[in-house]
Amino acid sequence: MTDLKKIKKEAEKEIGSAKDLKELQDVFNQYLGKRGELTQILRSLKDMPKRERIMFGKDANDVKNALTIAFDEKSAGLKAGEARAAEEKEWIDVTAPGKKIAVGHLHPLTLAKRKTMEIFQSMGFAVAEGPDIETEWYNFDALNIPKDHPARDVWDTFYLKDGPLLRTHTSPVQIRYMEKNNPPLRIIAPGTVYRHESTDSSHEFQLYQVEGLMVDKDISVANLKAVVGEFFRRFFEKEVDFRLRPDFFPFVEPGFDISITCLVCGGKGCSVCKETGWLEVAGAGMVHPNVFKAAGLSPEWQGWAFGFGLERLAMLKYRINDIRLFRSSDLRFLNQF
Ligand code: FA5
Repeated sequence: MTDLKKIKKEAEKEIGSAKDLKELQDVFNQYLGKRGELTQILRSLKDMPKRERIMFGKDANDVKNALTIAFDEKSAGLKAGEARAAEEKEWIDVTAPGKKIAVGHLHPLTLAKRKTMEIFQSMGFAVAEGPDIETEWYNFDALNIPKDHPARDVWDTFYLKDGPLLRTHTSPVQIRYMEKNNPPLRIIAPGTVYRHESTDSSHEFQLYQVEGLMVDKDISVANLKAVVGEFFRRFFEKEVDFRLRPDFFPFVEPGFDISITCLVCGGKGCSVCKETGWLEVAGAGMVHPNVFKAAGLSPEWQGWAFGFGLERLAMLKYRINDIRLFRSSDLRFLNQF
């Protein structure tokens, strides 16, 4: 009887102090498991004389029932506590502000290129392409720049081994396109060009150009001015002053350079416009008859062509004061677009 009381007291104490279900299970095993202390006592009942068995058996079973109830209650309490803890751990605050996801965006030159293509396409121009690695024929000869012509020096060229070169402008696409397509035609040809030049705030050795070509029966400089003016209006989303001044390119006659009032300084003069208030953005002119001939067309056709520097346009649109920023990979610059 003393053993029973002792067992009950100790078991109740241990049940009370079990911190989690595992500890409680251990206590259960210690007393009521297969080899538990109380289980052993209950098993020994059968060897007792009948009278004692009846008396002692009742008390032993009472202790067993009391402990079983204490176990169940403690177990229920611990389970509820654990469920509450898990709930608290997994609690989601639906009102908390979300994490900001970094979203990629387009490079300013890509934006400028897409905008340019969109504007010219809406004016009926097709988009043509040509290879970055060109032959001397397409880059020079077919454009009325024969081998020893001094104009070849205007473009410092990267020559590759055994003849080919990195195109110095997008004008070769004029020839390639006219070889395959008969006039009337209108195209633009955006692409990368390469020049063996030292760099400064408005010069790069790798740049984008956008070639334009319009060929028909009765095409004049007035058409060129009208198309270019419309392009500027839509590209810069405002009226901008631009001017055509005589310039020389062997593949056009007459030839011009096209400049815009510097939008970076508002025409006052800055490092981008070299203090002149104007920035040259394109070469242009009426297609030379020799160019038609080289492309296998009759020199009777008329047409104009231009070659824009896309970086220069983007610099004016976004007010960027150094062309070298475009390819600097500087995220502080790029994240502004
Ligand atoms: C040409 O490349 C001629 N092919 C353009 C042309 C096409 C004339 C059709 C007539 C008819 P130019 O070398 O000037 O021309 O370059 C044209 C434009 O490219 C320049 O006005 C300028 O905007 C840009 N550009 C030229 N060189 C650089 C450079 N190093 N860095 C940045 N932009 C440049």
